[in-house]
Amino acid sequence: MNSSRLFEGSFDNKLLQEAPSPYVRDIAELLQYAERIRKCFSCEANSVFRELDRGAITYWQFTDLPVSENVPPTPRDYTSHIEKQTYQSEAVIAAASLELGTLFGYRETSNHIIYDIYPVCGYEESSSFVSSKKRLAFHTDGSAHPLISPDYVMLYCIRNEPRAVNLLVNLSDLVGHLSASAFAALKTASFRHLISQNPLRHHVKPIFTEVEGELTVTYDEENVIGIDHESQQVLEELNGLMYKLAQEVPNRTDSLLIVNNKQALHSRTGFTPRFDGRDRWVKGAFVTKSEIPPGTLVGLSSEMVHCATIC
Ligand SMILES: O=C(O)CCC(=O)C(=O)O
Ligand SMILES: [Fe+2]
Repeated sequence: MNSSRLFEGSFDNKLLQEAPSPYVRDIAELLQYAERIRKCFSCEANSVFRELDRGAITYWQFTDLPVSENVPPTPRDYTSHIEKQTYQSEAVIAAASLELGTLFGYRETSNHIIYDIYPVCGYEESSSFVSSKKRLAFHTDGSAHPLISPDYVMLYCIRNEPRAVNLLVNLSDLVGHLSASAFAALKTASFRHLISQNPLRHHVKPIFTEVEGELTVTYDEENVIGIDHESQQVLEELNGLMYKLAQEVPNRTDSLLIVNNKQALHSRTGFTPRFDGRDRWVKGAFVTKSEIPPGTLVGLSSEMVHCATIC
């Protein structure tokens, strides 16, 4: 797996201790601070961001990030926000986001721009990101949203779980292995993408779409079905290929995985949680290249798509 240092050698990590909280209504202060942090990125890191931006690479993991904070025990229940003494990992996410676009979120995921991913007791077999024993399905985030899906997904691991890895599949690899008929079918509006369970709502649309001459993917293995037998068979071919082509990215404490959400699909393997405070914990965030106010929280399941600015 690719990895590289995010900060230049002379970076003083005391700077990260001053990070303002991202768990507030107005993230302007955080973003101002992130502008300072971003200036300390290494040349190597800047070229990674450029390569991500021009699509030459579709994901990258920065490792050994110079974060030195006391991470509280991983909770067992889903609480809206867990106090930490400092916001160093969040500061790294915010600074990296500025290289790629604008931070935004979905109201259904969190009330904040950065959300917490850890195994929740009672949800071990669920399909959501709080699952553990069950593998998280291959997906692109926000895949059913009628207007906005992230260009990039950021996953900062603050507590490692050696038995869980992320799985990544490049769209170009998929296309290279699909039959010509399946490739053509995936570009047709023959797939029902679930938007919400309650009320039951879905969008019928393609899985592969050309956007400004570039092929992009929006898919969720568990929430998309074919509208007929033929399109369902196409999905079976697609799903089988994803398993074959997936590359493993082990999570390491203090690593930041950035995924191009239009050019790659991701998932996470299953693992057995301990619920002893030492379970895996990842901070997630979404970035868009669209011109929206930073910190916008978008309603995922609303018909008219409420874009409520919180800053
Ligand atoms: O747990 C992970 O590593 C991935 C979580 C994820 O993909 C999500 O929350 O959408
Ligand atoms: Fe995801």
